[in-house]
Amino acid sequence: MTRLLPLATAQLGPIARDEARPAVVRRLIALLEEAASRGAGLVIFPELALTTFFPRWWMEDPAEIDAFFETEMPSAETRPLFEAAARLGCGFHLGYAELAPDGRHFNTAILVDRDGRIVGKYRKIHLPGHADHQPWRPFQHLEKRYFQPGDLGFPVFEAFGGRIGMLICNDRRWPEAYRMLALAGAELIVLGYNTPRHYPPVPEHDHLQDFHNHLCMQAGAYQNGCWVVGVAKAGVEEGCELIAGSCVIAPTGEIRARATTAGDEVVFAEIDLDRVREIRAHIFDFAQHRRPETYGLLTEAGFHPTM
Ligand code: CDT
Repeated sequence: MTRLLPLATAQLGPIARDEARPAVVRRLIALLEEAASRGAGLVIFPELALTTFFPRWWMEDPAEIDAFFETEMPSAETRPLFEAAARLGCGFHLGYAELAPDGRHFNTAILVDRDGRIVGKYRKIHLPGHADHQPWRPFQHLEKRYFQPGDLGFPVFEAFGGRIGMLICNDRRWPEAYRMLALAGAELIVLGYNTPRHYPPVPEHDHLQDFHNHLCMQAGAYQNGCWVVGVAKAGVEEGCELIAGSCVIAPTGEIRARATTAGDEVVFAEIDLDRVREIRAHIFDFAQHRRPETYGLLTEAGFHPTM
């Protein structure tokens, strides 16, 4: 059996701090149109795809901070993207900063179907970085200041003929995140990322950023027998280099297609969701081979420190 899903990664190059939403939305629509013209039915955009990666700046004025957030989705400014999806019959995954009606702030992603309707939502659970101002860094990483941890768990949505889960950037480094989605039946995991090349606390790892990016997503795909699509915001954004490497990874862990630039770029791939069975009915048949009765530490808050 085959269940084919034609999809595309829509990597974004840098977004300037003063680049207004309508201009960004025009870029997203151009990528959606290109992907649809190549046959894609689903397009994956990066994390926080409507603005520059603002957690790199310490800000104190709530109005300045909230200007990077969306209070409604779609809004007047983002509606053209939803209309384009419906016109082209091509859905999308989009990351954005969400200011909820109750005042909470989340790093969020949505799944939008081929009719332009929101059919899934996820709020980032693993927030990296720090909450305090650390002026010694060449740039900040203030996700812990500007966002609250997601409160929606790891939901899986029936959409595009399969079962789809979402992660956001740093989540992709955590094996538990993939496992939660796979246990809930996810066949395809889509995610976006903004990953600086330079990691100020451990700069000796800078040359490993591309390796670690693919390492964790390929492992997540193979160990959970699912497709993983990771999409970057890439290039030098406001003086900060973000890695590229957007890619489509098969349940075997093999990279099936990948971006070759650090700018706006569409990469098309037709994936077969039924290939999940190659792994999950065999080497990682969860029902047969998992030993959850021995995994208790995984759900306890404590751990055994090694330093
Ligand atoms: N956006 C995001 O989560 N970025 C982090 C950067 C490293 S931690 C400061 C990542 O895991 O790619």
